[in-house]
Amino acid sequence: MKLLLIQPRSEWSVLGQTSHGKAGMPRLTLPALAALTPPDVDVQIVDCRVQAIDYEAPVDLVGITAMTCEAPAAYKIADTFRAKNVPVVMGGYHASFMPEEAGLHADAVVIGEAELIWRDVLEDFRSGRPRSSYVADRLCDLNSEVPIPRRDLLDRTKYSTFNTIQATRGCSKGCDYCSIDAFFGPTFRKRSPDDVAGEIRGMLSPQSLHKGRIDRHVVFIDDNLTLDRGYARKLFTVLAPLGIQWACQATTELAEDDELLGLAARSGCIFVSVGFESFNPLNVARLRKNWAAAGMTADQATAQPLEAVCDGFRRSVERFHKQGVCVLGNFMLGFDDDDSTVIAKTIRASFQINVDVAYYHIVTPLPGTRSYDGLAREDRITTRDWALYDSGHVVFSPKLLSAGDLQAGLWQAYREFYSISRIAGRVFSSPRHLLARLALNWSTRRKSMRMMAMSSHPGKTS
Ligand code: B12
Ligand code: SF4
Repeated sequence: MKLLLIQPRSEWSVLGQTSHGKAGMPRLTLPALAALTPPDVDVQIVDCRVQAIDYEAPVDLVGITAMTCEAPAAYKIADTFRAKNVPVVMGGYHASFMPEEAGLHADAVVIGEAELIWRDVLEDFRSGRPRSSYVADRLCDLNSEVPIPRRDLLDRTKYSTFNTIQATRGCSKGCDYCSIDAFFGPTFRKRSPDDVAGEIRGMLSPQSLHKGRIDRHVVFIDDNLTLDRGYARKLFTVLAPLGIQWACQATTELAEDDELLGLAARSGCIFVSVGFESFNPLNVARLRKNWAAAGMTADQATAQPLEAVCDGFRRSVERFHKQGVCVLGNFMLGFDDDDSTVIAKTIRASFQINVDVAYYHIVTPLPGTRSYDGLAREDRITTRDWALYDSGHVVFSPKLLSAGDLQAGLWQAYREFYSISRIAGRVFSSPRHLLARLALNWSTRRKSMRMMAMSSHPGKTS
């Protein structure tokens, strides 16, 4: 049996590519599926960001993953294969939340994690009796049911950062707009730290030599790596001897714990992507995270001025910097309590807290989330063109400002944060991982300029 696993590309996913056409980093989705596939199946992976699909090659089954913004591209691919009588199975976040819609383009839809059902799916297709849907009835055990992803099926030369790894799944913070909460519920599963270290050792083995050297940069794709501090402590302890440099996503809580942050830094942490999300005290109160960083309790949050939140976040960033860790700040624009003044203040505040890199996101009601359900109930969702659900487009009616002003706010934020003078001032203000900071600032400037150009000339893709 010949199986083709495909990750489509969304409209903007290629805009961040380097001049050599490399994508940023690989998702582990398809390498994970390939690892679950029995050895007698001939499996190939196509990441459409960096490879083209050969529709003429003989294939018995196609498996497609898609996050929401990739769904329209995924459906086109699926329709093309099915027109050639090649069966298609779809899974991942979008198909799991919109199984009926995905079912219009696929012979079978997998809802939830693949680990417990993928082998049955393949067996059913092999025997010519597939079901139209498969539902994972429980979450898998990360320590006994998840094999090491088949990274060997990806072309490492096509990515700027190849070594991605997952130590945990889920996050129990319960943010309204987050697909992780919607997909996994308030759960947090952890792999044995020794197994994680073992997998990293394998990634750094002589077989992984690239251009004569071993790439020692590792990115944890976990949604909130330090949610369980005791676990994080054990993990960082076993990472320390590996001599890697690593990055992860975490909340401001990591900055509140000096000992843990120090351990992270000593084990090679150089970049943390932090969801500050908003400086608006009303949002901080609602989001159920970042209170401590903002120097308040949930109850006090609403009574604080935006400037107090800004001061709290600045102190958080200072703590990261003191330990030599760079901060990639994430900021969301367009919550229901954000009016034009708040957006302007938020943009200014994001400059003032001294993050090394900033990503701005328009609040996006992804299907499956409470945020989607709420806005749908209020009839405020203005488009269901999923390609626009990439956090760069306004897809709903904001409450206190116009959609145009919100979109303009996003572009203003990127233009100002990534002006040449601001990049120079920021990057050269400290020798801390200077080259990495320069590269990330430059690539994000380039990507955001391309996004702006494309959004003013829709349809003018790469
Ligand atoms: C790495 C990553 C990226 C990378 C790479 C993106 C790329 N294009 O490849 C970067 C940083 C660039 C990125 C960007 C974005 N991302 Co992203 N990303 C991830 C992340 C952190 C890890 C993905 C991964 O490898 N997971 C590990 C694998 C093993 O898990 P999995 O994908 O869930 O797959 C399992 C199941 O879902 C299922 N399954 C999945 N597919 C299939 C297919 C079949 C056939 C079957 C049977 C089963 C199956 O089985 C798998 C094994 O259990 C996820 C969060 C997460 N935890 O998954 C977010 C995530 C996928 N991203 C998300 C989003 C929203 C984005 C952005 C739109 C906005 C943003 N926040 O930056 C952009 C869009 C980029 C673009 N235009 O392509 C959302 C998607 C939600 C949704 N409903 O669509 C997620 C879930 C994060 C979140 N907190 O909500 N992302
Ligand atoms: S803290 Fe991050 S990963 Fe956790 S629920 Fe909130 S947005 Fe999702």
